[in-house]
Amino acid sequence: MKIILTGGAGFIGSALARMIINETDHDVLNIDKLTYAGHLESLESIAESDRYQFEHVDICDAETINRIFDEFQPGAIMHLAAESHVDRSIDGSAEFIKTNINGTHILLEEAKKYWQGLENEQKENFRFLHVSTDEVYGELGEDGFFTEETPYDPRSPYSSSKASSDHLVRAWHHTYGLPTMITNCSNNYGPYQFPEKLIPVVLLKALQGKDIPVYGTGENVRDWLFVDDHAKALLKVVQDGVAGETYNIGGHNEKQNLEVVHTICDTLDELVPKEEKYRDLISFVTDRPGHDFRYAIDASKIERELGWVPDETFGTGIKATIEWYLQNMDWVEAVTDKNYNLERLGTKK
Ligand code: NAD
Ligand code: TDX
Repeated sequence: MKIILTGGAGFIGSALARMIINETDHDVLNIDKLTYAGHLESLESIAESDRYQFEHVDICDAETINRIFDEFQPGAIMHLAAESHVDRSIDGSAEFIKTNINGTHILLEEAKKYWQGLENEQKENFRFLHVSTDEVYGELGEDGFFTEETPYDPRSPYSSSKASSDHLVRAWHHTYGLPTMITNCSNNYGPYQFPEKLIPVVLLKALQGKDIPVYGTGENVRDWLFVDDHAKALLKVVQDGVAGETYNIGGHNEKQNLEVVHTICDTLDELVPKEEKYRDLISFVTDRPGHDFRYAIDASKIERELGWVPDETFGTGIKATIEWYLQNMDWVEAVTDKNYNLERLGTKK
């Protein structure tokens, strides 16, 4: 298959690009604007493959997207490009609206024009996979899980922009017949995650001997999914998923934030021991505005219909992640250089 991948220089997109090149026969054309979160350093291991191409493009640039569809003639598009950080969406929502909503709209329009020109099997088999988040469903209390039928109730600028894009994707299927699919997944973690999200922030602050910021009481719950498990699920969906369907993807790894922070601190005590315990650096800070309490995914549909289950437990995945960061501090320095110094985000009114 020939696949257009958007956002392939980001955290999940680069894991997916590496997996497509290393573990399948598909060709991939990566479209990425290279924002603060997109880095070609994450793709060095596949950059020379003759099945991999890169175009430095903003998904809001309709003319260039049109040219790329015409020239590359894809069998599928996997759309991951987005502004992805909740805290940044609190400080400023404009880029979220532009990329997540307008950008998705432009991709849908250009994909529709291209798809309408296809014939027979090519037309029938074409897929537009939109990668979205469980945050569109809102928050859960102590019990329950998000299913594909859970009503939308997004509560942050980020999640409402993703919910808007999901609605557009469904509308293009319903109205024009474009063979779209949506996946909604829980919190990813693993190698190459930009150090603004909880796990790399905690790890790097701890290694620097600085305060580890835990928002509120640290009791909020997230359902952690190892990034390569997510990439495998996305490949299953693009290859075997049914047009018009939604698939929830989750790792069955619900943890309170404080538990995650403790695990990182205790692993560092083993791997990089210091006189003081890393847990002593934990600092409870003002809560995130509108902080969703709990997310948890019911992933039984994708297991039942496509045979996907995650390989990693949180225990194995977090150890591999911490070891990767310890061995790849040059990557951390390259992607954060003049870009971000781990300051607190998401508090601007
Ligand atoms: P990321 O922030 O690491 O990467 C986003 C990528 O998109 C970057 O390479 C960036 O340069 C690119 N990009 C941003 N704006 C663009 C534009 N206008 N045109 C072209 N490229 C642009 O994000 P991620 O964590 O890899 O997330 C990927 C997707 O998965 C997003 O759609 C996100 O909403 C979704 N998602 C992420 C998680 C998670 O835990 N990280 C969970 C659920 C869903
Ligand atoms: O320094 C921190 N301290 C802290 O306590 C940071 C960065 C976060 N937190 C808390 C807030 C959340 O409860 O940790 C939890 C996880 O926070 P993030 O890593 O920012 O992720 P979250 O807001 O849950 O959103 C993530 O999962 C869903 C991704 O960023 C989204 O792109 C995805 O859609």
